[in-house]
Amino acid sequence: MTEPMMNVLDFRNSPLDRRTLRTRVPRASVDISDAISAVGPMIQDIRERGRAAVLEYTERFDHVQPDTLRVPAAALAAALEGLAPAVRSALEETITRARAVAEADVRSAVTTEFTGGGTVTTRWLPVDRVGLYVPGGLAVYPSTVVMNVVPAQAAGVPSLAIASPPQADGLPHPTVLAAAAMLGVDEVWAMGGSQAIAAFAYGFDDGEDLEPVDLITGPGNAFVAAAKASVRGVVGIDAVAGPTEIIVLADATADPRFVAADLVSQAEHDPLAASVLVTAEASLAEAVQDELRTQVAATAHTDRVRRALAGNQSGIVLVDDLDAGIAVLNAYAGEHVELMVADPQAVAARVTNGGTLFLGDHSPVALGDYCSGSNHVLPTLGTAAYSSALGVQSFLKGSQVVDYPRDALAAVAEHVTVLATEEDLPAHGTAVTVRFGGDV
Ligand code: HSO
Ligand code: ZN
Repeated sequence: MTEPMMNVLDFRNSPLDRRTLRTRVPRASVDISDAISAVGPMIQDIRERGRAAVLEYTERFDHVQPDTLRVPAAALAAALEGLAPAVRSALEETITRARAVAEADVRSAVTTEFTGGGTVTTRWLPVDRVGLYVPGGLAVYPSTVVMNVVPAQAAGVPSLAIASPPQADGLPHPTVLAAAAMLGVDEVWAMGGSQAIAAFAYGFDDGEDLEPVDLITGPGNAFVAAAKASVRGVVGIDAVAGPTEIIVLADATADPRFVAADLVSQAEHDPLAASVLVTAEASLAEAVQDELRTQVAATAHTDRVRRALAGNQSGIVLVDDLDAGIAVLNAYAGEHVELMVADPQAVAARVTNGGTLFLGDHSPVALGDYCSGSNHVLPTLGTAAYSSALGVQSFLKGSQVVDYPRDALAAVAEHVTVLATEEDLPAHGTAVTVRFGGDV
């Protein structure tokens, strides 16, 4: 018998409670504690020595010594000039669709009025300054420039900086630069890894000026994740991201070629990526294993893909029926959830945890990665159970404005004093009664 490409886990006749499912469904286990220990001293060093320290780490990790860390305007213009027309028009379409979705998502202020004309308005204001991280590593990610910048711009963020690791010429990848230029972002830094995150958090002014940011967003490897976790609190972060993951729920109507292609496509990112298939159809599982044999051999990054699919973070989960499959999906809270089933809309209504849901045969994750209009910076490692894709709301902060005239305060004064007394905080009560002639 030929070796299966993915491990098979038999959940048939098994309990479907959340605790059991959470421990049994395969998932990348990411321990960034070593990375946090490793980046701690570097972050401190960058905080103290600024740009000089960033340059030293850039030489050590990226093996280049850029003349300037800030990418010159001429280099951005040249990258845009040199962009292949087909790539330019593909990025334009990506931008147009992402912008349409983001702009439709902008929240407006809401005012609630009470007796006596008292109002509470919840308003949504953009974060003042944001640092967007665009990874290098095994691939180049101009699409990630779009996914970060577009919602930030739609939210109205007035100051945006991008950081991306320098290549041998001391500049980030030219397509990353061109994407930034297309979006009108002129502040781009040739910095990668934990250096970039520390520099965003603390800024520097030795030789070049980098203003610290309020919020850092964007994906990255374990060191980037560790650095983000370490500076959280000094600045806001979107998430501590883990390796990418896809979970596909498929029934007998699914085409095994499509299922296999989508499992391979996310495995292509990283040997640590997780590809999971959930099905009640043992024959579909077999057909997918067969397809994988062909497709993995034919794909460009065979070794990476094979390791990701064969790893313990990936697998084919056999379940009793569709209901059990949905229970697995909800317990997993996957970054990308594909529903290759007879009635994907009906199933989607029952899937309550998932970063983005992709319905039917013609909505593959690869579409969402590039050109659906949805955002591809998504919650990983089960965090979709309580958090969202990067979007306009990631770049907004809500603040409430309370405006009560005298009559409105009078209407609730008694309640305030009663609660203040109950909490043994009588000065709170006095702060209200004094306004109506009471003693202090
Ligand atoms: N699938 C990745 C995003 C990406 N794919 C960028 C291709 N380029 C994480 O959602
Ligand atoms: Zn992808």
